[in-house]
Amino acid sequence: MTATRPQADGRLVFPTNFMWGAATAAYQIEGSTTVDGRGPSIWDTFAHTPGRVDGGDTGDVAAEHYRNFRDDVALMAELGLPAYRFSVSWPRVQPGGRGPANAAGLDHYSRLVDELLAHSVTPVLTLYHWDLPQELEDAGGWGVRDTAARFAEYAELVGARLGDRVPIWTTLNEPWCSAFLGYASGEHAPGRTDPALSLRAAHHLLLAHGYATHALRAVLPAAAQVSVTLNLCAVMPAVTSPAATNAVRRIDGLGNRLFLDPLFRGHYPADVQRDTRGLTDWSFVVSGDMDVISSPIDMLGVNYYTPTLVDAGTPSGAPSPWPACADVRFVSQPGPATAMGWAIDAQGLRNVVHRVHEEYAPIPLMITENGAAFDDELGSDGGVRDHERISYLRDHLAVVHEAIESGVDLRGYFVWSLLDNFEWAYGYSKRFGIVHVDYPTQRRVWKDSAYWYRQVINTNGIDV
Ligand code: IFM
Repeated sequence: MTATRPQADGRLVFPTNFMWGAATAAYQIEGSTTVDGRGPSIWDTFAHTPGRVDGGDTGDVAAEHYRNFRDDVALMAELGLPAYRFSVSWPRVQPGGRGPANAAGLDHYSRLVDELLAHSVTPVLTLYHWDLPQELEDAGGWGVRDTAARFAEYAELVGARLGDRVPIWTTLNEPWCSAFLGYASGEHAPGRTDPALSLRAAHHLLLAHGYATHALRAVLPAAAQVSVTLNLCAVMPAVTSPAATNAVRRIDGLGNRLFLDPLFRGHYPADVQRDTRGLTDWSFVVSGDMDVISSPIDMLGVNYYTPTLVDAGTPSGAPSPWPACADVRFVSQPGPATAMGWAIDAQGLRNVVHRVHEEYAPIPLMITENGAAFDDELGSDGGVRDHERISYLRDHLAVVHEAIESGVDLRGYFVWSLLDNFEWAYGYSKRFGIVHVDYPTQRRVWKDSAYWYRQVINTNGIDV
């Protein structure tokens, strides 16, 4: 796989089989949360709890993709999108998180996959993008081992039904978020603030990934690829000092190595276990778990948005998504930032990709999410002039190109996101889409970035 050097006209051309795509997730776009037998998920409960989501927004309607998926697939085809990464809603398939499949739920995804294939769009499927069936949370959620076994059962149901048509499978999206935003800081569903529980949750999520990998292998055709997607941190010290270096080690430990080490080396990082001994004795890890978690996979998905700058600080006592790191201070990087307040720095992507490639991954990588929220406005001419987003995407794609050139086996890139959508605790206040969604009418309007991305796909390259 080779990428070509900048040409005289300043273009960076990607390898011929490079996979261009766009990503979404079920709860963020589907709406229709009570139809066709879907059960409630932790995000329904959380979003309907006053004070949890900005503006009291919920995913009840979202971008109405469940009802209008055929129009959205037609839009993808117009964009010339070769691949689409979406997630399956577990409570549509198993309304209570266990037992036989709800046929109507699986039928929906089967129709979606057929529609994609009919438009020559390759389906890339994620099994878990945070919408745990509420009944499983009531039984202990990711804090209990049984949830991992339930996840494998669900994976098998979806794999058996769609495996003949979906070539790329991702077990979990960003388990760091599920474990630590969900169970430590409480910013995400289920809104728990128990650091010890969050470490158990991280282990059970990894175990779920391992069990599901086995379950999928048993039902998928041999050529299907199984992966997991991590949101890896490009952690850097804010100052040069031993204390800042130590802060980097700890955040790198919890944000990166806590997931990469078990997946690719079959053990947890000793320093993270040591640092968190005051919270847990790690007895939730039982014999055989690490073999399951480190079962070979075919590809690693990497999501990257912004770098993480840290220093030593003073504990505030507020719930944090970083267990045993109350004395780590997160520092805002000066310079341009997105509407999320996230610093724009494509070098972070370079660090992450090279680090993973060099230290862990003899397997191929895929950028499964990258993108930016800006305060887009629908202009009086009916367009959305989102040039900051174009520049963000171009800079990050230049890094992807450079990584490929330097030998990283990086197979594809998925922009986050195809559509504006429900941005979790921020509700609809943040817009990540390359396509604008006018929520009152559900009208889709291509932003300038969508036209730009179509050109990128068309020419298999970017201008620099
Ligand atoms: O919207 C989310 C997505 O669901 C997971 N990754 C990060 C995105 C932007 O915050």
